[in-house]
Amino acid sequence: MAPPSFPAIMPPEKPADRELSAAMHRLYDLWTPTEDKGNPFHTNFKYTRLTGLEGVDDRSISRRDPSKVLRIDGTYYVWYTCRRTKSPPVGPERADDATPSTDWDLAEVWYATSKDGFHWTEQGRAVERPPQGEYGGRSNCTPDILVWGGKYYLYYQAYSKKIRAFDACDVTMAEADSPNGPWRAIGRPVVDQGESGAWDEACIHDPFPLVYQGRIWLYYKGQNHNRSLEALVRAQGVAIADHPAGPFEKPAINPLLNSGHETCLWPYEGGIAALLILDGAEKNTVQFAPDGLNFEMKSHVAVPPLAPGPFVPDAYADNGDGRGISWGLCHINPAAAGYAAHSMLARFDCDLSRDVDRPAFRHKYAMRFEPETYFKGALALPDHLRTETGGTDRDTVMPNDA
Ligand code: AAL
Repeated sequence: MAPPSFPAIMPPEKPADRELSAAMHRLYDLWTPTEDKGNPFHTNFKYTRLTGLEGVDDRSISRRDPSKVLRIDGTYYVWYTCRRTKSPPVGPERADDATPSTDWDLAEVWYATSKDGFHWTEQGRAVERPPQGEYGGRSNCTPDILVWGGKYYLYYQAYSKKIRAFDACDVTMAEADSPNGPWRAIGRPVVDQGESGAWDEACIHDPFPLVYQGRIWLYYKGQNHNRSLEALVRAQGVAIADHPAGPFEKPAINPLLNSGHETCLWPYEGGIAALLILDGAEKNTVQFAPDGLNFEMKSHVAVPPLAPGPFVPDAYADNGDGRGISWGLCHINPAAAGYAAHSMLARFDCDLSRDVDRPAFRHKYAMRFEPETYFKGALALPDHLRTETGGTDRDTVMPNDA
């Protein structure tokens, strides 16, 4: 007699009395039988336009790569890369022809405040960029914030020379007694590039400090000088210190993540969770490491925020009971992505928090887009196929035999 079919009501534990396919093993071993609805690491995202931080269309002003959001005495604070240049970026391959070369070239760390997370007031420059020729004199960008011992510490990428194709830089730090500054730059790297041949030999990007297990854990994106197929394309690691100025030690187990770009992280229960976007085999996933080091995929997500700077109320609490996140700021590239873009800040909302229940963020139909969003990048059809309705994207032409 044929065994009964797999039951409609999912057994809470993996059935041992029947053969399971690889997919059904994964549903129990890797995912959750109640799929996204019952998965605390799954969410959709909704985006809201901010006021007070509008750019201009000539790409001469760019705001991007926001820090974590802090709430201090009822006021929200955010720090970000601000580029204000007469002309738009020309691309790193033309760094010797014109400036700025990239969207974060000739930039400085600025900040803004808000009472509600939607309406912001730009307060201006946080860290004074040093004169050209001095350490960090070319550009300061991609900041993040640490609160430690009652003082404030900004970690950011420092460029002393023109920004070229490898986007090579290290991470430095500035400290202040108040979130409004004045900021005192330390004037040297605090997280150095890796040794020659290492996965992080060229770049220490996207510094993201948390307080965990009594120490400062500064997660970061590393890059190397290779562009060959064998080179590790994307990886993230951590550098750990007992003092904000270092020394920062990189555990031998680095790198910790094999994908992602501008990865944001937050304390979750007794471990650390991460949102991986854009690059690598495990892009567009939320992952969790019970020890802050060994991350496992917990969900796939759609259209995640670029360069997310979440509001993480317990980023520095280190109480072993991380509560998660429900909103933050991110950036959007209105005209294009990559080096020669310009960027604007936006707000994202989600439900990756143990303290809110936002059913709208769990429903699979939450991420629906207007037809024009789908057709914006339409194929460039050959004349004999072109119709009045078809949009055309000159970069993507149908094969002639279409
Ligand atoms: C961002 C970040 C880093 C890179 C550049 C500016 O998305 O990954 O900061 O250097 O792009």
